[in-house]
Amino acid sequence: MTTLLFYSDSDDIGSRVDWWRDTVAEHMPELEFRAWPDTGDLAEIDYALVWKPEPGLLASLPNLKAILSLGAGVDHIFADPQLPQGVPISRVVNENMALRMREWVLLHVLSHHRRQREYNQLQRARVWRDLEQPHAGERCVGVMGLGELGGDSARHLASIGFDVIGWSRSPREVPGVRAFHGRDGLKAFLAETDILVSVLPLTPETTDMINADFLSRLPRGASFINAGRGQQVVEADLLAALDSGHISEATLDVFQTEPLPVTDPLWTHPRVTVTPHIAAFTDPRALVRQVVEDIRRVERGAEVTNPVDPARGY
Ligand code: NDP
Ligand code: OXD
Repeated sequence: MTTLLFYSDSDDIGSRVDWWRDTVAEHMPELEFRAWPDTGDLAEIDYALVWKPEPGLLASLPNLKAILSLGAGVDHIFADPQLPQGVPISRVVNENMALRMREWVLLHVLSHHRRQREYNQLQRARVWRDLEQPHAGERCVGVMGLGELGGDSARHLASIGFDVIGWSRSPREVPGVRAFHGRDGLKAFLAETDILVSVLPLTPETTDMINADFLSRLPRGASFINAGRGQQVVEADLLAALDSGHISEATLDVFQTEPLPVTDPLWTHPRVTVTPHIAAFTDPRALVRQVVEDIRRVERGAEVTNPVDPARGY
């Protein structure tokens, strides 16, 4: 009997545990699905499908063959100081996730580009006024992270006419996108960017990266959209840049602390849009095939579908 342990600290995912159980059972009826905390004998667990596993949980599974992330990001797994070494980790990669991220990115880039927040304010004041409006080709959108999600969003932004540039760790080619990479390429990338979109993974290199110095390298009046991770942003520096007018507007899906505390000034800042970490949700119908494929692969001695490199951290 092959056994999968399901663990999620997110109410959204956790409250749908029966949905996950049923969806997995449809595709792999022979798999025993155990939802934490009803783990049974920990030595019987072969696979762990997890979101923000409690520190030490994975280390307590002596026969674990692979860790399957419930998200595209894996920072929630690497945050565990007792993470067992040498156990393969697979993360979510699928068209459904890329599509959801693309929808969210395009929605907010277009909203910044077409000045929708200002039109909402004018409507509230019953003011009929048009605002200066460049066309998409006159607006440079800079996408940080050109992987599965950022690369897809960048390509689609280019397809609707934006001048799109991208930034990654190593050289990348994305159709319609002028690409920069590495620390050496960052200054030039930021200097050209009017609307900055981050879809970066959280790693030691990207933690607190978006700070006062970083923001000051953007042209005055640039705006910021973050779907990567909140811990990449020094939020006090972002608020200062918004207050000084250097950054005109920000749309944030991820935060240093989630859920965003009710007293946090980002909730009420007039030029900040908050969404509750929903840019791209993991749909079990899309993920389940990957989970089944990963288990089948490991059982026959092959590598998981989307292996994470612990040295890179993503
Ligand atoms: P990928 O691993 O496919 O892509 C990551 C990209 O970031 C790559 O282009 C990589 O460069 C680049 N990158 C990593 N580190 C650096 C660095 N130090 N400097 C410059 N570029 C860097 O990841 P995905 O696209 O699948 O996912 C990205 C992130 O999106 C996730 O880790 C997660 O944090 C976030 N996410 C957020 C969601 C939400 O709902 N808000 C939903 C899903 C994901 P290179 O190409 O050289 O490897
Ligand atoms: C993810 C996320 O990493 O939802 O998949 O943030």
